[in-house]
Amino acid sequence: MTLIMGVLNVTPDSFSDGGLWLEPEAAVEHGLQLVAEGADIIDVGGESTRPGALYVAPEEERARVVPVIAELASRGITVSVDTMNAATARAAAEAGAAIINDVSGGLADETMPDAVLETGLQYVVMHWRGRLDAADSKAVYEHTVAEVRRELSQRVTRLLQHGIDPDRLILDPGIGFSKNARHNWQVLAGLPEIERLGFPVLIGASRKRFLGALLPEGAPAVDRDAPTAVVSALAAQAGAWAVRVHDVPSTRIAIDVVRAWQAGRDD
Ligand code: PMM
Repeated sequence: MTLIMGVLNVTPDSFSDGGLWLEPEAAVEHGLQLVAEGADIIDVGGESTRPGALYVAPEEERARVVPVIAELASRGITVSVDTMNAATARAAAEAGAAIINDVSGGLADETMPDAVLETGLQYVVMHWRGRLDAADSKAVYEHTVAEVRRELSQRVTRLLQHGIDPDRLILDPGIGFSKNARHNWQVLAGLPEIERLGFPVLIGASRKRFLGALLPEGAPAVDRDAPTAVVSALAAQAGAWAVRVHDVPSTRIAIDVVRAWQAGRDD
């Protein structure tokens, strides 16, 4: 059944929970809470990817994430590191991370494929068209799902040519990254087409703006947890490998409902 990746942003500026977990002790505690709530993987990030977010020096990023990863991994928790930076990925691997979650799909740091190869970790390849700008000028598609699929496939080809084991790869269509609300829904509805590339697929829709658009104007970010949980259920139904979410309990119950529903069908 679909795994739950709980978001642990160790940053002062992430759009929905920024600044809450900047101290390592508080971050570790929050990570443990996410696990207690039913997360299977904890995704630790030290640099926000939202449009207009402040640039974080790689040294600062490492200083934020490494102690948190080390502590969670030492407790037997599966940890992923949300980074575009190969040096951070290597440091995270040494600290015990199991997965490198790179929203740039290897495009931001050309040495990332070497880090993936040498660490032997699993690697999340997300669909990305460059750093987000406010205008999101790269959110232009003629056939959204086909283009996302083709660009992901190109990244995969490059990684395989580099010698990376295909069993290490996980794909992510990059909800909200160079995609407007319509594109996001097209990608979600087209999930089976992305899955047809033959790799596990991760979906990160949690609290994103296109979900807020379904709510009354001015609704706070936490109100996006209900629509996020519905997306988690539908993604699970469509065979997603994992969903990356901020609020674990609501997605836990959503996925448990899908599991029970499917068990009813197989009875
Ligand atoms: N989204 C964000 C950050 N990291 N990683 C993956 N694999 N997929 C995503 O969709 C994704 C990600 C941005 O959200 P945040 O600022 O709430 O972490």
